[in-house]
Amino acid sequence: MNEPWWKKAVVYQIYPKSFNDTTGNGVGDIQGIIEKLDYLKELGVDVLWLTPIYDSPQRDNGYDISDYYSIYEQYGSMEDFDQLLDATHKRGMKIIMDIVINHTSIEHDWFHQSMSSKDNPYRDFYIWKDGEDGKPPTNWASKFGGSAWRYDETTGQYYLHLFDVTQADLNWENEEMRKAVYQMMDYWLRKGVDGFRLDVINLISKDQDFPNDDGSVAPGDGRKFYTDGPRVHEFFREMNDEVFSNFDIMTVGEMSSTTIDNCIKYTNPERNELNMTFNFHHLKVDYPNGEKWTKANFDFHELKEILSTWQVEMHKGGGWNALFWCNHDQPRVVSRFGDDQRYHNKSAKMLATTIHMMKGTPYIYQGEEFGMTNPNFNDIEDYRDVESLNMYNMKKQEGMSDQAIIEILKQKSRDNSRTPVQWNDNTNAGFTNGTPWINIAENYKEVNAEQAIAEKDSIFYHYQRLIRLRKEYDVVTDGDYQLILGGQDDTFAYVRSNKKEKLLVINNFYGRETSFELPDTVNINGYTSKLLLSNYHDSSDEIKHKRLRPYESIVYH
Ligand code: TEU
Repeated sequence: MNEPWWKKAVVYQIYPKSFNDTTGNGVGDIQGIIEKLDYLKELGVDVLWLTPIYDSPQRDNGYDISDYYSIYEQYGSMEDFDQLLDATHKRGMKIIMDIVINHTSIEHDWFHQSMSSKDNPYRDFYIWKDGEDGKPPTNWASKFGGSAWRYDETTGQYYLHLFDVTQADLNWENEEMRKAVYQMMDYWLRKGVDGFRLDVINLISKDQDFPNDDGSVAPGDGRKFYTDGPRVHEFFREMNDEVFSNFDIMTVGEMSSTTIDNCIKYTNPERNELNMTFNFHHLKVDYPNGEKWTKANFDFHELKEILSTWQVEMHKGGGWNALFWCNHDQPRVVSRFGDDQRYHNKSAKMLATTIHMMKGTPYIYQGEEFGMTNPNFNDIEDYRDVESLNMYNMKKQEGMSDQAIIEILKQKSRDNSRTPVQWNDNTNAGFTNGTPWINIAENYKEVNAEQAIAEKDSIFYHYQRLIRLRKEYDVVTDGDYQLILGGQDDTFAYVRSNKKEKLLVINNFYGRETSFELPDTVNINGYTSKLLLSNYHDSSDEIKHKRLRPYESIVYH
């Protein structure tokens, strides 16, 4: 049977606002992406994922869409987009669009109509409820802080917004709304885009009883009433039937607080829902007791365990994982799980190897391929993200000091990954001739793409090699995954094996030496071993016992 193309693909995520500015207005644009296509081709990625480029008031950098059929002016025009699509296809790469259909901006025409009166035909495109004794309909909290409901005087009811108050949740119970969404998706696919990343797509089906949360997880949490909700699988099957099945595309669902069981169902091909899912459990290992807004070290054992469980269980159930460390909502991985100072090069490579040799489809977030770091912004004036600013205000009200809040933001803010791509060591890192919409990290003179291309030993070429290995060795795509040396405090090692071949992947996650001895359960007898990749020049061929140097990372075939 022919495997679908996306199983061997590597995806590169572009956050257009911070990618490359060609107009000098301080904001990246579509022409800026076109300019860098040869660079991306050189890296070897197959698919570009563009975060939302549609018209939007940009309260949440485009995740608040006001018109699905037009391009945000500062990014360019539909002609620019068509040119990008064409230029990407000519180079043998593909483009997937970010589709945000859990909510729209309140500036969307649907919402304007919906809020105007209770009997407007668009009223039920959104979720409106009466309050109770002057209080919101439920005690659910918005993911960006405060209540998830906003009172609107025009009709005297509340609308639901799981994210910002300007991001109103669509009502998936409404068939007309669903049809309008499918029609819009069809429009983009007919244009020739190669698939979708579906934003917080497992939140679209809400418990229609709208119960109050009992606070057992966190005060006024509410997640259990809309996460992987009652009709979500039904909606995906409908979407697949109406839209996806008519095209040769890939779909990846962003799943918030989901479960393995649900992700198996979402992605098992027999069920005709989606192709693969992002989940975030491995990126909560530095959220003590589930709390994001606190400074904390990461729990290495938990990280190994979570990634390994997802590797094994998803495979068993016939599902497919999206593999990633970074995106536009997460801090930079080399700052988070590596050492962005002393072992910048070695730890960035080690992290790349750890995730790229797993089973699934890997994603690289812009700048990750040459080791971009958190910017360590010291001043609240440097922060832009609505979530960070809300959190700042809330913690201030609770009496936390400025400096303490900044320390948390330096580690946790989504702005950590949103600073402009550092192309070279010129003014503004070559990102813009104007004033960048958000500051550039100070280390751009040392950490930049031009430098990475010039240096044989750079992180960039390590990513390039990892991408090539995936194309050369089928076992990277289809091999079983087995964690080994699970109890070790600093080593993340695993075996990938199919009927013909085995890979042994060994990573030291720390800046100190360590050693290991392969357990007898790893049968290497009868195999000839070959060193495929390392982040040291002189890693040895000996694989049974070994000392590992700081952040040493080795792949044997
Ligand atoms: O993010 C969904 C999501 O739940 C997060 O990763 C979110 O950033 C985190 O919970 C905040 O602590 C998606 C988009 O990736 C994000 O940029 C949007 O802000 C969000 O949906 C709303 O559309």
